[in-house]
Amino acid sequence: MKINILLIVLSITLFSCNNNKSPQDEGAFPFHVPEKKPNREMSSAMERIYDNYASPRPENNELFSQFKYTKVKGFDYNNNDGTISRRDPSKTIFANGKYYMYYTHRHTPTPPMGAKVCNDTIPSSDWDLAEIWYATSKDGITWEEQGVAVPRPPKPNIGWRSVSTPDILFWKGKYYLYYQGFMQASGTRGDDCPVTASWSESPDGPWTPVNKVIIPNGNEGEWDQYSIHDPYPLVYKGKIYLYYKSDFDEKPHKVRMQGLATANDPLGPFEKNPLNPVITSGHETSLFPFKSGIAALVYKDGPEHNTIQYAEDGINFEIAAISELMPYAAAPFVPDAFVDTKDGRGITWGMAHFININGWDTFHSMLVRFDCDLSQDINDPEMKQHRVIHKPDVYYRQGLSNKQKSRIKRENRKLIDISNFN
Ligand code: AAL
Repeated sequence: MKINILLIVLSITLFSCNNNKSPQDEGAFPFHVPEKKPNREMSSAMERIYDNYASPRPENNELFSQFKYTKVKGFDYNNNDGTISRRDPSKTIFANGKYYMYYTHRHTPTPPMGAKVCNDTIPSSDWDLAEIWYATSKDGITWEEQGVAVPRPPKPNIGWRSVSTPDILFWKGKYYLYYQGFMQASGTRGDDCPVTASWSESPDGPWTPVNKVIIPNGNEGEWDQYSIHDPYPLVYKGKIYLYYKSDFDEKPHKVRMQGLATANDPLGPFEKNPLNPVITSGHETSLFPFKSGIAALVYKDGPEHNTIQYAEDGINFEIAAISELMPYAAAPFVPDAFVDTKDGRGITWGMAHFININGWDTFHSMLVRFDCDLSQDINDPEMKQHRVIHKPDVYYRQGLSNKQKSRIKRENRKLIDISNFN
């Protein structure tokens, strides 16, 4: 008994001595980076790489990846004259032995001309006067365009001006397309629209529009009062988790954040999460089940752009990795998007878009394939390289504006004048 008491006292003493060690006593951080968080006092940056990320080394972080791009075949763009645009693809699904993808398709006599000039045939924006088309593929690279899935309905039905930015859900044997339903030309007040839907027994249609608002705009003064964009459904915790984006605040620039609405039925009622917005950055919504939570690709806008984020509960997202050259309007192939998985396997590829291919006066967008390793089932070291090597001309294209050059010239002149004066 006495021995046990003595041993306990001794180990407490040793522990407390060890604990009282100052950083200097502990010696320098070791040469080989411990994979597990070491028991030593560390700076906040060192604490962070152990507390916030799956590994202190990006190559060992399953939610870090580079992104590689492949030109896809099968789509004509009228010599890039701006009259045909394809953009904002849906998640890719696999059915009937092939891949399916749905997207915004615009084919107008002119490129977009702005809200002041637009009319019934001249589009205001790249996604104005659009329809939802679809294409199929055996390899995700060569696509066969199948034509229209959801046309613009006649006035005054929801989406009569334009239907765009679709995403797809498979639920209890039926397919649902959610999409933005414009009732005015985009840009009239803003990019204002609600989300509506169509459903089908087959991924090839025919699609039946529900002709009602599925995700309504928020009330006046609320963050999502004007726009419900980029509907993105997943099946999670036995419900439909539909993520979406809204543009708000608007001055001096729009703020774009992501919200979440959940429902037990694909046609609602959807309940917006009281913690909305749930992601503070990004643009189009791009998410996938990962392990027991939900991961998100967050790019383009906001203080946390160029990150891959993760929410254990699908609601409270944390930064899981930082990346670059991320796909815009990323719509991954998510094999377990609709199976209410408890162990999301992750993603390895999907579709995205490039916008404004060759200038504002012929504005149009193009679909592209991206590949990555955000999967528990592959290990592709090339996707885990820390940096993307850009050629100098990529930097030179990101050049100074004339306004910036004048400011620099003025500052330089000021310095010269001061030095001449002294
Ligand atoms: C896209 C999406 C929505 C917007 C517009 C078309 O990137 O965010 O669909 O309305 O831009």
